[in-house]
Amino acid sequence: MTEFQTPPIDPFAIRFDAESATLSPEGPTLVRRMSDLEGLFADADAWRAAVADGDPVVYSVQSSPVPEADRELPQSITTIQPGTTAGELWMTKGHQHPDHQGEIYLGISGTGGLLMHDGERTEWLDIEPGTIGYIPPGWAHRSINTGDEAYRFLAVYPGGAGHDYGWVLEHGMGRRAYAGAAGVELRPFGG
Ligand code: S6P
Ligand code: ZN
Repeated sequence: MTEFQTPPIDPFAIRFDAESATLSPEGPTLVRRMSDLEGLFADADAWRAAVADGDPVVYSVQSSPVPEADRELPQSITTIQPGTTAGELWMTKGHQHPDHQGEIYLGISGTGGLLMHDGERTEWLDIEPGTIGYIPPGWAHRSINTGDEAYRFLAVYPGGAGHDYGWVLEHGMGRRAYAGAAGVELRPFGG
């Protein structure tokens, strides 16, 4: 019999509704406002002004009830609102899995980018509905809304991998994504 850190849950069906981009039964939903993204946008003054100007919701993450526990395989739907802060496209905080394990994203609606950085190399994947983005072990990842409507994707990830947000503050993500006249412009992280 396999040893679990927490009591294993029984098999169950999860309804994925692509129209409403929801999972049911529902687990927790996390809401990230601009004030939760301190230190992440290049222009700190513009970030501060956006916090003062209504502190908008930048993204939310709705999970299924599968727990973030070793050997489990939780899922979540992230919705990133369209917007820019001093030209920088709205994005998730980004994290590294401290226990290096892979993850997959499936684009549901809108258009986005999956920015990955392993401390040296940087990769960008365009994600549209139907695209599966693969995040290999050891690559920190951040999602970015590149369009003018909400960008939604499903994530499936190892429950014991953990989430290290300090890694991104320390190492950066290699590139920043800006709204350019001809689409997304990727610029050097410090530039
Ligand atoms: C979890 C997975 C996603 C993100 C979500 C929010 O491993 O990568 O569910 O948690 O997209 O991003 P972040 O960087 O704020 O956790
Ligand atoms: Zn992840």
